[in-house]
Amino acid sequence: MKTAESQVPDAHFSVDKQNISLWPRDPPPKSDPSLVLRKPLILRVALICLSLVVVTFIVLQAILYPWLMGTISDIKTDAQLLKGRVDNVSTLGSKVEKNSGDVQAAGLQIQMVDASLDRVNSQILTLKTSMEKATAQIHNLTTNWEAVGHLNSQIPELKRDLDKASALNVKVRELQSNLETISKSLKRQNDILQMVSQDWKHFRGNFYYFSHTPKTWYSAQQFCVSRSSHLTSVTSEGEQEFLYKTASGFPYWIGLTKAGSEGNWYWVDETPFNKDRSVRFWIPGEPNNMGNNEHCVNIKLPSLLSWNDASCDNKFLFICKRPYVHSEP
Ligand SMILES: [Ca+2]
Repeated sequence: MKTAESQVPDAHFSVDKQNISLWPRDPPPKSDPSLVLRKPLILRVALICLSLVVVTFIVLQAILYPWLMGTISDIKTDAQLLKGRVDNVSTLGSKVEKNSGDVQAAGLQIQMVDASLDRVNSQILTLKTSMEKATAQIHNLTTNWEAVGHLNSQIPELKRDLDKASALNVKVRELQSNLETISKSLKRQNDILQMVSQDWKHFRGNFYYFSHTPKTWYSAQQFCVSRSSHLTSVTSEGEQEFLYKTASGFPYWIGLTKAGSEGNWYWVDETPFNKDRSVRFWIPGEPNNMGNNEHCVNIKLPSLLSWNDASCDNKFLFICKRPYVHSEP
């Protein structure tokens, strides 16, 4: 082998030398018969090796093809599975988007529910406060009810006391009425005493003033008017008796006159004059209208028959009469 390899560079060297014309050509090399025989062997070996390689390849292909096909099939299956999963993922994505909208809507509803819950909580607090107040009021009512029950137990006793109070009230009213009567009586007594202290005399509800100074009939009437009275009238035997006894036989002007009238007697205090009932009070023979000038009357004698007509200008003592009028305290 080394020989062949060493000859090859020489050939190349010879070629290079042929290109260079300055150098003489070498004689052609002698061919080696063993080397010629070795070339087909190498080819055979190479072919055998190639065949082995091909066979091996085919064998391997026959062995590996099913496996590869199985692997490919598995890959396809996996790819289909992946595709299915991708589809599922896409479907899930759309569902997620849809669910996202639903979640947002649910979020809004949750917010609304939260707001409603806040309001409900506020109402619950208000109700709780109201409940506490109501509880306090119920407690107060219970307490008051117990007090009412206690008072109810006292009602019979109170009723007895009330009956007693009613009876006492009746007695009090009676006493009050009596007190008022006594008060009026006292007031009357006081008025009488006051009038008596002023020289007035009291008789059957009237006051009488017996003057100490003689006056004409007109002046006497004016004096009486100035004392809220008039010259006295006489309407009963009792009054007549009271007057003539008090006069003690002295002549006193009374309020009977016909002055200013057409001969008719009348009482100056406007008491109606009863001519028939008054006949019994005249002195027999009176009134005689002596000198046609006797127009006023006086009590002249200490008797029921005591009246005499006289001249109004004469001056006599006189009697004023004032009805008793109860004055309010
Ligand atoms: Ca006379």
